[in-house]
Amino acid sequence: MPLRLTTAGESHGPRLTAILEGVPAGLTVDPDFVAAELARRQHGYGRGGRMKIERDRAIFEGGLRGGRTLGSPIAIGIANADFANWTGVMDPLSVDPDQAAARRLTRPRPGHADLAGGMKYGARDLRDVLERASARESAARVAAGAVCKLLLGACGIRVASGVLSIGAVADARSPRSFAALAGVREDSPLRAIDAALEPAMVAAVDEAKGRGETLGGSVLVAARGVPAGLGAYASWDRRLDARIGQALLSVPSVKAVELGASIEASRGPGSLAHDEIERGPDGTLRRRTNRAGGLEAGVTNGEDVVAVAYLKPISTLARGLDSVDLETGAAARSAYERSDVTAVPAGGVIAEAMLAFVLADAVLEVTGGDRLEDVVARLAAHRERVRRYPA
Ligand code: EPS
Repeated sequence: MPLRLTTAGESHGPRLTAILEGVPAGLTVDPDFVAAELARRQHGYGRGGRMKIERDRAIFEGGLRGGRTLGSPIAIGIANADFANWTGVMDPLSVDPDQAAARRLTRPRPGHADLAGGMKYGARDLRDVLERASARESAARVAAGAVCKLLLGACGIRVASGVLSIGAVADARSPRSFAALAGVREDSPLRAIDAALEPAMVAAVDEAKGRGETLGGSVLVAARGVPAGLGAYASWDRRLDARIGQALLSVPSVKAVELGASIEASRGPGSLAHDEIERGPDGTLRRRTNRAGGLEAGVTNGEDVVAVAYLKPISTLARGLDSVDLETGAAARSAYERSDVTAVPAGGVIAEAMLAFVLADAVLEVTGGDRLEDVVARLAAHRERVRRYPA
């Protein structure tokens, strides 16, 4: 698995950092595209005050020269504008004890990492946990994912997403396909696949906000142009379905992932679960349906890769939840400063970044290659072999 991604940084610390290793040399990185991806992650009806403070911008710090990758690790920084308000609390080397005490968090939020993380690291101030567990970290992944998308784009592979549901307002009409994502408007309030549902979704967010509540939902994320034969069936940890599952489950709030129409398939007979094989007009082998979401036994089968990720509601509720104050030991409501009512549209953008990372990794496994031109040429040869199979 040739690509590696590491991120670092706390939500209210000075900056986030992503290091993406394994990208071949010769890829042109368009900073406007990366900026647009970061802006997409910040967008969405129901985001909180933090998104008014930040204007996320990628600062390229390594691995590029003159806008082209060098083959060396790519380092991307994203400054936290809010750090200016938190220097006394979050400076990496010296904090002001009074300011840090004023921002101390001792009432863990059910659903967040607070309590489990405190138990793990022995933190007396749960801020030590929440600062890294915050979904702010996902900005770094979206920046790195944008580079992966550019690599995939050079290979003829596109990744997209859209919102299927917010709370109980669910899209039962739209097909779960890459094609269904063509209608998603990035400037719409919630990036819904079915625009007709947006008013009801917006109303659900308003209603939840009025009650101090939060909302989850689901997103469809898909890729087109993925050749058959990526991934592996031979070893559990190289199976691409498992790697996509892990990547999507790592997106903050995601608690379930479905590949293709597998929940429906699990309830019916085999004859309604699988994608029958036929010859297309050009003689190539193809499928009549795509219930498997483009993946069979951990290997892509040439159909679009299709997944649905389900997000739980954000765990910072204005109304709070029952908790215990770790300082006093007494029952208390969970802490609240500010939060989003929902971040499901952003969840789709982050899911795209993670899917792009896994697919780019899988492409590089098949092609190898230190240079982009080799990757592109070898993938084209791979596609041709697959097209002519079994000849
Ligand atoms: C986020 C930044 C955070 C939250 C949100 C996502 O900023 P702050 O904590 O300063 O309000 O808005 O994080 C969460 C919802 C969470 O539970 O961690 C961001 O940049 O996306």
